Amino acid sequence: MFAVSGCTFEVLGIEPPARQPGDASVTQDLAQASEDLGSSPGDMAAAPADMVMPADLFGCVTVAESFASDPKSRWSLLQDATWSGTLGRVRLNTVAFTKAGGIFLKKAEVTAGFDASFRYSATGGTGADGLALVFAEATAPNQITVPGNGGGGGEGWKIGYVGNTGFAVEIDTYDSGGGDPGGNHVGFMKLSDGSHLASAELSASLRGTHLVRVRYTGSHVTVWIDGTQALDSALAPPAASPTYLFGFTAATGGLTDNHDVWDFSATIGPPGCY
Ligand SMILES: [Ca+2]
Repeated sequence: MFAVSGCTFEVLGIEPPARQPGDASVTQDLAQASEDLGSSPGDMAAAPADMVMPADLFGCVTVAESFASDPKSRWSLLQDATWSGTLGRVRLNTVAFTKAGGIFLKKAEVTAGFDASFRYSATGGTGADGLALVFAEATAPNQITVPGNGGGGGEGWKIGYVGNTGFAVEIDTYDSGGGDPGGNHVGFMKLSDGSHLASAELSASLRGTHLVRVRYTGSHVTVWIDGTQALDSALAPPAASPTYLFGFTAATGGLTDNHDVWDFSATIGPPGCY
């Protein structure tokens, strides 16, 4: 409903009425969303055609960032990450051994779930380790650790997020062993130890340039790569709706790639928001 690019904007939410997990309306929303991800919930679809439904009806927050303009007033760049005005992208790490970088929004959001999209590229090197959309339990970027930058090797598998608290959707381009299902997979990850809560090894290469969409409800995650569903899995929901910082991380090890992100947008809130 907004056409703003090159900057971050937010629609601050009107506090929604308290709804409990067992509330029938919540159950109905979830059921409809899982059956038809492409359409709005029934109560929104039933609105008169000339009525604009505010995005904040359910306490929703919308964030959009193209990275065409300098993002540093809105995002913190950590470790090896740089912004390129020429590229209109954030380069999370340079194409060199044992690099890691991250970029995080400076403002945290209470997050029951979200629907987010972004573009990325993993190019120019020999193919490792990957990048991730991260939502970390933190209230400021200086609470986030990005491991593996210049660490002398052995930490590329962490993709710049392991050791924090929260979750990530990773684009993993190298089989590091451990829990990796292969060297070309999408995973829903636990930040603290880098374990895969869900994953899918794909046949089409995740290197190159791709469009990613992630829909996370707290109890379910679906990931699309270039419009094709790549991962769809139920999850154990977190105990509460924590306050998360959104961002991206990436890393290299003994193999490399430039890892770039741009065209990020997200609607954050309960499933009625998206
Ligand atoms: Ca890996």
